[in-house]
Amino acid sequence: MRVNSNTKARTRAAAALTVAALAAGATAGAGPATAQPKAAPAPAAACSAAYRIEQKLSSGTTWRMCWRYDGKAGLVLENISYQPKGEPKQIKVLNSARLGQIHVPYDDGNIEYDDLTGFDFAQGLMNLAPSECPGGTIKSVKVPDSWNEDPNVKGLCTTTRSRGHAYRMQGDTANKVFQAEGKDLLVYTVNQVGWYEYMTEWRFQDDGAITMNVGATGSLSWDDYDAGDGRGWPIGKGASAKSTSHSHNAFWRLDFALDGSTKNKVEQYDSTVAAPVRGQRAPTTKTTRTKVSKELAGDSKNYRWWRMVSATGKNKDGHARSYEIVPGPTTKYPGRSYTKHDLYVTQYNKCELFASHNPGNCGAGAGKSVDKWVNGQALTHPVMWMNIGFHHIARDEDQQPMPVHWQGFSIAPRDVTAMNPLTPAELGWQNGHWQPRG
Ligand SMILES: [Cu+2]
Repeated sequence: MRVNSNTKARTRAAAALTVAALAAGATAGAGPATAQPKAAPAPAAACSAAYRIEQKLSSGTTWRMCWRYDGKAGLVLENISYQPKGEPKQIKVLNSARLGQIHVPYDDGNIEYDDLTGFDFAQGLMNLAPSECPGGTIKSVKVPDSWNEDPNVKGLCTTTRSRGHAYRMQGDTANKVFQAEGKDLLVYTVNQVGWYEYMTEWRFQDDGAITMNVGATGSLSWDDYDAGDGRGWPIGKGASAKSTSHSHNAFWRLDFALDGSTKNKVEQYDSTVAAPVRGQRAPTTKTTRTKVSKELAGDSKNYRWWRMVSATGKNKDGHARSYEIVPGPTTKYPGRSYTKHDLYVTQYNKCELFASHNPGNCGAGAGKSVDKWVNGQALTHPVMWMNIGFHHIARDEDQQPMPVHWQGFSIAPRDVTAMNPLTPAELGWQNGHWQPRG
């Protein structure tokens, strides 16, 4: 068992709180995340000011959302909308975005953790020092049913970060270059579970994409240095201590509401490449669309991708708005029924909240994991579950602290706007089959 947590978490929390409290006066209101010029009144959000996150990035894109803190899932982001420059209204993307589970089975079969529902992920919310949230704001989070005397944790950072190159294009003259750096709104928490600390990052990009990652850091599990059966890796001098290999299978649960409607449509695309036939100079590629009208347990495959399509919204070119699913690197764990597939799409059910060990009583025979909920229902309100796995074979460099290992994925806009949302004004006319002017 990972025994440390309570005392260790409490001690650390108390120390970090003091630091945060001392520095709070000096940093409050200083960062770009709080320096919002009040322009036109924003439409009423579904949450009070303390639970609202609104960030206009320097490139002109605004992200808006509400946050709350769940006693098991931790940070939950709701009512998420995107408004690039030039769009008169905010475009709703998601009703709700949250983790759905972190499942950690050890290779020797001795132990298996369901960190969110069984091992107090949400209780382990850590206080953040101001230096962990440069240029941003650290919000105070009240942890439900907290074990601590003070349930409030300075645990939610919202700030902005550079993403590196957004685009580059040579202009008509040698010294004219169109280029820009991408900017992200970053929202994150740190949750300690046993010896591990999980960073849950949500990046809201100025190009409309959302990238979600879980990073594991902290320490290798002190209690799992006993792999004597060839299922670990020697850590420290010689081979006396072996850290047991294990997997981190992370799940995200996304409830889309594109353009404010939950009646989104799921599509799967596959392409096949064929050798050239007579008369063709090169191989040919044929892409086909499959409408996914019933609940799905989907597997990633070469040339396969999925998208969530808006039921109502179109961009200025008349194309249906959608978000494409962009999975990150994964090692799929075949050991449990709920980790056997990369993507699950289920019909919305307010009781179905965790991909495994779902604590709610969803009715007789409903099952406790996401794979059981894929049972042929028609999708009129699809909920997407992404499973990204990481097989962790420890290495000497994992001490000390353990470098963060990340796992996650993105959703990227496809036809949400008629052009690149970051297009400079001078190039705004170059939409469609454009021709050089003059
Ligand atoms: Cu690990």
